[in-house]
Amino acid sequence: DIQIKINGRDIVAKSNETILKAAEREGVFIPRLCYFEGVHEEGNCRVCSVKINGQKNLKPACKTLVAENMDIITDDVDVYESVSMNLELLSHKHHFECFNCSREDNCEFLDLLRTYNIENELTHLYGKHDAPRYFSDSSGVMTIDSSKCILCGRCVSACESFTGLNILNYNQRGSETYIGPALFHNLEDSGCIYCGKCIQACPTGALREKDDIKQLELELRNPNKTIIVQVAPSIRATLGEEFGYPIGTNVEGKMLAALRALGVDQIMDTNFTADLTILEEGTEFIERLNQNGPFPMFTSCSPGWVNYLELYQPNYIPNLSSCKSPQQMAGALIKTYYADKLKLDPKNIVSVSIMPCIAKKAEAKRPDMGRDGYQDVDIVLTTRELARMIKRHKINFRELEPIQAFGELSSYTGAGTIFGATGGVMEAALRTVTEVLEGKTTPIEFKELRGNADIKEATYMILGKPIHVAVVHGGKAIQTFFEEMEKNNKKYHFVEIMGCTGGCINGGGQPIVPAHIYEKTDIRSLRAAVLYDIDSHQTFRKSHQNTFVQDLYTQFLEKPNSHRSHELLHTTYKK
Ligand code: HC1
Ligand code: SF4
Repeated sequence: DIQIKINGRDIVAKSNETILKAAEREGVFIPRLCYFEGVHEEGNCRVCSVKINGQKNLKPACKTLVAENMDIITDDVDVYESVSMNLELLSHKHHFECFNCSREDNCEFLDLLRTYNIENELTHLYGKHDAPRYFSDSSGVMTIDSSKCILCGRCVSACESFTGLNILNYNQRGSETYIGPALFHNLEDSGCIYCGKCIQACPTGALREKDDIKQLELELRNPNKTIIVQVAPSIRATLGEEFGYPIGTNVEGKMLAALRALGVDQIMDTNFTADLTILEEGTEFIERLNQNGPFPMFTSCSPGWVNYLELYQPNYIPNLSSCKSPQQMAGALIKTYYADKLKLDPKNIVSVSIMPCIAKKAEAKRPDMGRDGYQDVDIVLTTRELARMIKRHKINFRELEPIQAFGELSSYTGAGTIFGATGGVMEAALRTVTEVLEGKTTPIEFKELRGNADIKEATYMILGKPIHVAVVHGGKAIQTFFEEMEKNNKKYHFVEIMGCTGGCINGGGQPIVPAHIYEKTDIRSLRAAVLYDIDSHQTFRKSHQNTFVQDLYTQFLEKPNSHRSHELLHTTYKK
């Protein structure tokens, strides 16, 4: 430990830490923009400049280590003017369209411009901007808009550190520099898996989901259309953050009330088809056990992971479960079984999903995800888009009276809920598979599979035989997993893989947590705890106990992996 002074206050600091770290621990505000601990620590924006008494130039707090008796000033006229100037220079590069920006409420850049009272002719001129502009939304998933980019580099580093894929880079040079897919590719040809980690790292709206709100607004006004919405397991655990609730608040009832207030006709729960997925996928696994493979069988519900496999591990395509994701199973049921029940032509149903994930937008567009010329899911909105829509409709979310789910496709067990957290799909599958195979009541909880370790492994005895399973999440860990599996010739029977670290609760479409909070908060655990808490309070916690799923088999699907199930609920993959 060493002694330093910050703004005249004596502070004990650690000898190898930065000024920023010491200051933030002590609650001293230092503005910061390009810094993202553990992800991007280059110190290129100079917004965190501080004065060190006795030294000539201001220093970036994020890169300068403390030293014994260092006397630091974080806020005097010199520092204030310097930070203001740096922000003003950055503002010259930025196209201010705050009125329709996805980050209108939580732009880290705008927040600083306000804090420092930055004013110049550019911040006044909406829509007028002649800086070089790279704009692409051709992927249909993600928008890259260089006119809002301040070249902080956080996205480039996030892609590198979370996925190991290095999709984004600085293109061109000098004043022409822009960030986009490396080597000037389009995103859809770049090897991007659409995990959205880069969006979550962006402090502005330069990287954002492709916004599909308008499409839904138009459909809501079409008298010939029935709007049926499904909500993914993890949305109820995160949506509240957009309305000021602490991270880790369950807002299921208000979420349903908000959807109703938006005017949708029917709401179903993706948790229901998560339960259905377990019956289909569990049965597929049991068939593979009987036929001796191919092993390992991989889960197929995370489209970021499916993209990864198709692009980077295509030899393992036969190992992937043939089950569609719960999103797509729900879409298929809505447009067939449910359309019949409601006596509706599927062409007049708009099937909407609320997902924590941008890759779901691409999944819904895959060619075999529909029939007779229509798609099973027509519009995918991220958690963030739903929140924006609620705000733009002036719905007072906090005052909403919570409502219960309604409709037969909305009942779920605890197993369907925990799909949204890493390890949840495997745990849900084992709850059913062990019980079906053993023919007696088996344990509910498989706690070894929970938590944030990148790769979790466990062996369970089923009918006297060891079953080896693993749970992997995040692009970087997926790469390590394959390397180690092949190098050590490891044998697994069943592996859950998710494209995002933490699983869907930390998906690329979830509310964005500013870097300075993200670094200091275990958001993955707080959000996952909501799902495990719901699970622990359910009467039924195993998917096969879902009576509505049982009815669906009796009335419509016949049995898991039946001919009709295969037609509607299973898919193939492309090399
Ligand atoms: Fe997920 Fe899934 S859990 S993929 O993580 O299997 O996106 O939440 O909806 O489809 O059910 C996401 C979440 C989600 C699917 C389910
Ligand atoms: Fe990289 Fe994921 Fe962003 Fe694609 S979506 S550029 S893989 S971080």
